[in-house]
Amino acid sequence: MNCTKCKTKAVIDLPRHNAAFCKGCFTGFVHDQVARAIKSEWMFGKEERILVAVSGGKDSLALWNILLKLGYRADGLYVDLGIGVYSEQSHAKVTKFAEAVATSHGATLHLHTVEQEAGAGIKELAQLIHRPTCSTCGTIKRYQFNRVAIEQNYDVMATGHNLDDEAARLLGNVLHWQEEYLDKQGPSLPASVAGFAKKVKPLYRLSERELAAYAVLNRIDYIVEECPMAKGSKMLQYKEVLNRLETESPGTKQTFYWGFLDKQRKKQPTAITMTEKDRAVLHPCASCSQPTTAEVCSYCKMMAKAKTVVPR
Ligand code: Q46
Ligand code: ZN
Repeated sequence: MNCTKCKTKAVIDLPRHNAAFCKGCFTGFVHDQVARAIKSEWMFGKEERILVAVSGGKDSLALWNILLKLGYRADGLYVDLGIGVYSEQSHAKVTKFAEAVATSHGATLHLHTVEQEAGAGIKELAQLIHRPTCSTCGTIKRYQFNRVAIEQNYDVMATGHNLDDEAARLLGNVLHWQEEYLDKQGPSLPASVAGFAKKVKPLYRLSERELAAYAVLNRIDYIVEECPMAKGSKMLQYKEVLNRLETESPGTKQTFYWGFLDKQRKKQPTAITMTEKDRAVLHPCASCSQPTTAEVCSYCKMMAKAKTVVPR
């Protein structure tokens, strides 16, 4: 198998593109896909400051690496969830990577530790406040990413969601006809109201397999294990189904998600309505000022409850 571009020995084949690449051409291909995503979705420019949410996994560390290599001003934010060995190992991977990019690019790492603010790690906290772990985690991560982006004056917040993540999420939203979520499933969400950061997903054109290959070939040391709480999740089930379809018909995930984006772009007026909708229902939280639909946002409610039930 030879590289489609330079004809030397290929290290990876990409059936959905009907191509194979050597290490150098594959790295160029990945960078090019990210550059195309940034440009076509108007994500950010070279002067803007980007905050990358990093978990220690391949996608987010690859994203931080690619943005710096492409010449963007990108810093990282790690949220320590306090999930035993998993959090210890992922934190160590992030710290190691952050030290390297601090030296090479002057990039900074921000850190939020759930236990410091809530008095317990995510699993114990969720049990004590009687909520599912992943929904507690989702609320905390969304809140902290937005808070740091706004407080530290970042122009945009970037996450490492890839094509597999977005196709699986789309499948879940379609299966349950969650139209409100479908409206917000694009790779670039504007800062619809003051207090909300713009959110982008520059890896939406790349698959999980491609990002794993990129990380390995570019010696990015990441945590291979998934978060133990993800076991048995609906998302993993949707990914498995899509992987089976992809094996039979390469390009299925891309056709599914990119096709959805094409349709979304064509109904442009709805995108404006989405911002208008947000403006109509969101106002500052009485406790922390972040936008919310209730009087007090769900994060503040959660922290207030934690104060009453978590032993300190
Ligand atoms: S939500 Fe759940 Fe993930 Fe949080 S607790 Fe782990 S699996 S990390 S994307
Ligand atoms: Zn609040």
